[in-house]
Amino acid sequence: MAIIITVVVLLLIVSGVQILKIAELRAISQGEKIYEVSEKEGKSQAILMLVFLVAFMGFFVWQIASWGGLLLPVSASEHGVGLDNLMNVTLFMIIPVFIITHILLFWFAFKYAYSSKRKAVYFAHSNKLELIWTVVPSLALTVLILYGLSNWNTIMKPINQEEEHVLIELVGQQFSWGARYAGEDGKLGRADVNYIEGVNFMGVDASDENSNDDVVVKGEFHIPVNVPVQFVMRSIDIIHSAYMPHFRAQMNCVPGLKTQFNFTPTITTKEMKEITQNDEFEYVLLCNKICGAAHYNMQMNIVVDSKEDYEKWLAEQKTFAE
Ligand SMILES: [Cu+2]
Repeated sequence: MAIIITVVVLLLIVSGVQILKIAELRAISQGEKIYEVSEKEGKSQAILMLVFLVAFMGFFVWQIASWGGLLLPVSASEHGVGLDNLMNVTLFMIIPVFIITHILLFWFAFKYAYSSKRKAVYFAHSNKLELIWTVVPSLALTVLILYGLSNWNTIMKPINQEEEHVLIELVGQQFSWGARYAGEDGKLGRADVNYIEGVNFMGVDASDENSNDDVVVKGEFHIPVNVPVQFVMRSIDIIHSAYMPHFRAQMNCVPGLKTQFNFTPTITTKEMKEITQNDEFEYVLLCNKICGAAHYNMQMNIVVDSKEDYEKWLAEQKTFAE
């Protein structure tokens, strides 16, 4: 059936081309100038260019108006503020360029539509123009790249291990997340896929004494506000990506490899509910690597607590040994 349909479509295309060819030959034999654009045709095309410009710009404004409200709320992490500024500066630079170049593009197409009274100027080269449109974008890009690099260095700066911080391991698997706290010793016990069995879905090695006080949780994990959190990421099957949009954080989780990311949360869940005026607001950890049929639902809630509430919550959790 597929072969028959393909052949029929091909034959239709071939006969269409042949019919067009015959129509052309007929017009030429009757003395029509089919390859010449008349002044009237040029004018109507030029007006269509203007209509398109207005519709295109209208669509651009409409998109911002109707979907702008879906943007993420204010950054809930320290480094995220810098990242948002970088985004805003980039948009501030490129949106005016986008608008101006498109207005010029379509306006010129309209203004200089074909006219038999006008002849095009032959203009081959100008060093001055070449210089301007090479140097100006280069400078703009240099500013953006240097600004981006300085942000990158702030974001990727390792945590000072002497300072107070929380160490959490995130483990992705089709299609859920698990989180493991280092516990009082501040050390994550060894883990390996070979130890995965029953409730030990993260494959924690029970023979490593660092594992005993580790706390493993599913469904939801808590972090304290204003304390740096060091994440170590793993995957036990295929590549996932730990994405925490409200904290402007993302890192791939790769099987057989440990990756890391750290950030300092600055707004508690309770405060964010007030900021967004949404009682149902929850921070989430999502998977941002299409990893299979239920990828869309691979998520875990994150609760940012005051330090006291966080410590209370952690004390209520069972350790790995328990
Ligand atoms: Cu995934």
